[in-house]
Amino acid sequence: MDAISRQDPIVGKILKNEMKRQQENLIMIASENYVSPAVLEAQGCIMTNKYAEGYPGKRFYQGCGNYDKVESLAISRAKKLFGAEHVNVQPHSGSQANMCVYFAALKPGDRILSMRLDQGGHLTHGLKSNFSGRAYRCAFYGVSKKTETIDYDEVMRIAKKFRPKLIVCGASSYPRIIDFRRFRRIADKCGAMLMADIAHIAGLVVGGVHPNPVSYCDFVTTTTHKTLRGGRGAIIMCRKKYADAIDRAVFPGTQGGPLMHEIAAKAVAFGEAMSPKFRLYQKNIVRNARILAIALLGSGIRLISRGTDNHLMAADVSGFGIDGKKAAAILEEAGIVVNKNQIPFDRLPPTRTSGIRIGTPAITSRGMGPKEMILIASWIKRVLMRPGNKNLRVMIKKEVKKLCARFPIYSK
Ligand code: DSN
Repeated sequence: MDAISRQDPIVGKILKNEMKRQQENLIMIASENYVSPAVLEAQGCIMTNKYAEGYPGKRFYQGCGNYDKVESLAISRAKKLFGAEHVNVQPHSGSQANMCVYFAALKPGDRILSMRLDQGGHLTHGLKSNFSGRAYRCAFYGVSKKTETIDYDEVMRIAKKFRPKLIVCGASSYPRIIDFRRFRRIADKCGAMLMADIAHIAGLVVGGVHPNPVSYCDFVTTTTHKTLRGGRGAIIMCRKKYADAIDRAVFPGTQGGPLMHEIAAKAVAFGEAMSPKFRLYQKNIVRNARILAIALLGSGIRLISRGTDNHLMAADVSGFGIDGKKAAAILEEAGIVVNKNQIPFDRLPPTRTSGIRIGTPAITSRGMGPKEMILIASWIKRVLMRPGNKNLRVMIKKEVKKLCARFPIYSK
């Protein structure tokens, strides 16, 4: 950051402040994480200087030898990590990865069945105002009102009636294990292809603490920067028979020059994800989430589906007489950063919501464990119970800062 500060002190100051924010707060947005210094370095590396349209060995510009090497390495590492037949590492984002699968598998107007956004799904799974909802006919499944978990029999009923060409499973705010085998059975019963979007749980899958969808699915997409803790972007995995269609959908179908510095960062992160340390990290994310959930439940906070199996939980804050927007705002004042999130059967719009989503990947990356989870749960409860008490939040923020100082994010 020294070069930035010297040349452009205004941006330099903003970045310094952001470093302070990330260091001094408890980042509990379930989709965020701290990349390693090596991944960070790769994302700012000289590979940002080059165009490399095409694929290894088939580029459109000269000078791509090193780019071929790094992209091939990222591909082979990703294949090994997930056991995938084919991997494309070029998607700039999760949304683009999903778009590429739809382009490869569907024609405009074809039918997609996916999880409702307000019950845990994602914008690109068919929201009306998203390209997915505009280009395709979408129907949705949700969770059971009683258990707040996916009702697979209901998914089967909807699938048989709707006859989708593609079923999408995977979610952005679902705290339970997803049964990919059952989704495969449902897809087979109605002759659909199956795609899993594992953006949130990819790290858990690699770490062996969530089932791997790859053998059940035609396509699997994931971002690389959430629990996987890699360079920002995404990858697509698919069966060999779809390899050409997927590669063409990425380039030239929807993207031009790949972000080769990001691909270098993906390669570095996939290398890290192969280590036993990474497996332990994933176990710790889940253990921390369970402990936090038990502590929150114990203090009377209602969690969707009464707990979690993965890295996140969704809390209903309506019992405190506030909405999710207010809850997220007052928690941030206390140094605890989460996001407002709709909960199943929410009566409030996405701009307000009745819930918040809480995740443990980033605080686990800092090395926090069970003791810290108990402490954090007590702070969350106290802030939510007394939304009018600003002094309390100032006091807790000081405690949060002290705790965070014991767990530096970039110490070396
Ligand atoms: N924005 C991401 C999340 O927070 O889950 C999903 O794309």
